[in-house]
Amino acid sequence: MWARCSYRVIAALLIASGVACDDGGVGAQHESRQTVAAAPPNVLFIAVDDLNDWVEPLHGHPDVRTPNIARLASKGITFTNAHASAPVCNSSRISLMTGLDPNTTGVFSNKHYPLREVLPEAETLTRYFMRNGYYVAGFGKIFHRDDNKTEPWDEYFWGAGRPKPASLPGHGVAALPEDIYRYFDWGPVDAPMEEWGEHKISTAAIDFLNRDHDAPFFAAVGFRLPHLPWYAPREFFELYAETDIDLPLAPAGDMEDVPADSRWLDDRSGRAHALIDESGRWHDAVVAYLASVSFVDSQIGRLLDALEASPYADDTIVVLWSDHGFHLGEKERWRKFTLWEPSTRVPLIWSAPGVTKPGTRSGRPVSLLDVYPTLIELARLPGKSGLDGISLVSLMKDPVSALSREAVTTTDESGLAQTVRSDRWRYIRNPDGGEELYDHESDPEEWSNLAELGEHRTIKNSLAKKLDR
Ligand SMILES: [Ca+2]
Repeated sequence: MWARCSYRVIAALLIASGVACDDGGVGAQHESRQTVAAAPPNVLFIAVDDLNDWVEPLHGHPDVRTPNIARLASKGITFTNAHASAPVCNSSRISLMTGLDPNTTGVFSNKHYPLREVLPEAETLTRYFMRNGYYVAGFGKIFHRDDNKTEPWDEYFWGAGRPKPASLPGHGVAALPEDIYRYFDWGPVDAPMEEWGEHKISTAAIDFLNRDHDAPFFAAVGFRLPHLPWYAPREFFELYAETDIDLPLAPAGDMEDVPADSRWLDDRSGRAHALIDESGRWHDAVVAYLASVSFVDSQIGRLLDALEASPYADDTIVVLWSDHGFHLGEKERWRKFTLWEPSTRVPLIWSAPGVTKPGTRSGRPVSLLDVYPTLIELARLPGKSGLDGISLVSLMKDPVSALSREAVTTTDESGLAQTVRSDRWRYIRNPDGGEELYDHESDPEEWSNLAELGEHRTIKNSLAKKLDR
């Protein structure tokens, strides 16, 4: 059981004596306040699985249609250089939800699971808000797999459901051996909207937003698409039917200057690329991913509509994030797991009433590790020591402020495959010591590995130091 104190009790105590709720529950002396703070803001925390930068605010794909994610961005701030601390679901989500880097958690892959076996003492973001008087509700995929069922919630809704095409495979699996990935399939589906998990999740969250709440709430809403398989309502495939869709650029020979151990890092997805390309299905796969993204965007739109029509519209922080990026042929790769830009870069968009300014953008490197401390500061909760990220509130107020550090991403079973992204550069150090260095000013696609060039030794060494722990 978690020590809890209701918001109403906190408010009464604040008014009476300047006492706030802390670890010891009601009555613990925390700090004196001269004035009574305004009611804490609510939080709408939206997670999307495997969503890369193919959203309108990040311009990751010229044809993608995400008008609702664009609407959220127009109300607040988009971090255009945001990266996951790990390019794989379990370690990324554990890292974001504990506020701890993979090098602190020791969780580098989906094999280090479940959460409570590997990190029995960790205080997750949701537990922290619960302990501080918030009503915490979960909808869909927030943690990896069964961690959603074992972590505490005041209420939780799983919302399963992904209708399949009438005949299987939809379009993809026929070309791909199962050992690459058994869910590598896609196709339009004709099924009632009520059968889709994404619709069930957003509907349950909308019902929640339509209720009267007497405590501040933290509503975590996690969509499972565009994780494979890319089955989506037919209307979202048709959205792209008239468009001449651009495929990702993958020039021949790009991989020749990549060290062998980096190519090895995700060998399966390298084989997937050859098979998809040879089968002539690359275009269809890209459309299926775009359709899945637009379907999720439509559900995010329903959520934003409900929030805007609710009494909580002016007092709710909204944050949208994805657990990592996704390759669709860039660097001859599919899915995630790599340390290149398509795999590490994520949408990270915030609207915080009274803090963010409409339509701002920041290109400073930031990490999903920063979500936990940022939410603490925005909600004006007591600071928490030991978190590995930093609050982004100063960047929200001044998007080009001097606040500058690098975003590190770690993977591999050992944690020995790492990359660091600065304003301009990406440096990668592979488990066998192989290095890559890319200059995003002249090479945003990361085609030319500069690590062997002596003229870049100084910048390379300074970035390598960021990975020494
Ligand atoms: Ca290359």
